Amino acid sequence: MVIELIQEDTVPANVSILDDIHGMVHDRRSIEPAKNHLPSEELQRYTGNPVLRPIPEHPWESKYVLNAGSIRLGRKVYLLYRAYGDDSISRIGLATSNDGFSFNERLENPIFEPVCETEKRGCEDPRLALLGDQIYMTYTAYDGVVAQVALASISMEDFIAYRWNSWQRLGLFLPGQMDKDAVIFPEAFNGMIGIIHRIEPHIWITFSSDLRCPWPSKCHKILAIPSEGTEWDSKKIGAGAQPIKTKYGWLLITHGVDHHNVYLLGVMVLDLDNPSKLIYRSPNFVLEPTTEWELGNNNESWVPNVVFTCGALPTENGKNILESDDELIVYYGGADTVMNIATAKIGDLIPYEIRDSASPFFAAA
Ligand code: BMA
Repeated sequence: MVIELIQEDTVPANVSILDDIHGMVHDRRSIEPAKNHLPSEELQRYTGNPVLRPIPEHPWESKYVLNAGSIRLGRKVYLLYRAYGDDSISRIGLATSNDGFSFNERLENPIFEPVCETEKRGCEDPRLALLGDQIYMTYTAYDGVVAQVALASISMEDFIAYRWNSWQRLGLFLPGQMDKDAVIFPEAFNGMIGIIHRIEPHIWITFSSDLRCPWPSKCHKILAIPSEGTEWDSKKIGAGAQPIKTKYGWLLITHGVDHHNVYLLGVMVLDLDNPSKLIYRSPNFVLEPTTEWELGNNNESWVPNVVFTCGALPTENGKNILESDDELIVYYGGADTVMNIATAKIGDLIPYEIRDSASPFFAAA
């Protein structure tokens, strides 16, 4: 009720009862470290935005293209984007690039589309991880009522050869559970595979010795919960891009939703060896909808006030672990209608004090 009143703007911004509601759900101090006030610097928009638009001549991607997962294989960047067409069903399309910014190849047909009842209204929001020589994709299976996390995989060899019949469906992650925003860590932790997911409104983390579905229903832990009050991330939060390995920890570009349903991007850093440990959460957002294609204030747009990411990649090829001066390209959907790009240096996203405290010298001291 309080949330509804806030949406109608009939309650002053600083409402303490909201904090009480969240307090009843969880004692946040047991979940997260005290919020620090070290801000991240904002992402910089690419001047060539939008980088992908719908193609009216392709019925399956005629209306909106959004929320792409990304992977680099060899010298090529692959964007797997959610496409929404004439029949109002989401499928996954492919665009490729040599530099990560200009996408000069786009396939005529989708590379992954609904085949069963649980995903009959769409396969949405793909996110990718390479484990060994196998590419794993999490996506949202939507049947028109329930949105669930599903997994699929394909070998790198079949992927590069565009053998889309080789996709294997692993099934639903937690069958029957409303769940979204799942990302897989690209390496195991003492033999355990890690997945971050979002059962509303929190971000959860879980580990299992096998990457299979259904995933065990035990051993799930809340990693982060929405902020208190009326902040940019106080309605719900979720993982965005796949975890990026940096010298300072696993970098997550997340999304936060406020009580006006504005979607913004933020930053979290998780401990490298024990990613259940949140070591940084940006108090601020690093990207908010401000441009025409994010505010969605034209006739072609779908959902207003949205920036939403499912993928990010280092600009430079071939580095296993990123450092302060390395640049990250963040691929994000604008107003659920087009694909955009923004960039930042790792050192701009992770404040100096956090980087410093993660350094081996500091740890030894
Ligand atoms: C989320 C997902 C995303 C979408 C976002 C904003 O729940 O459905 O695909 O971009 O909402 O509408």
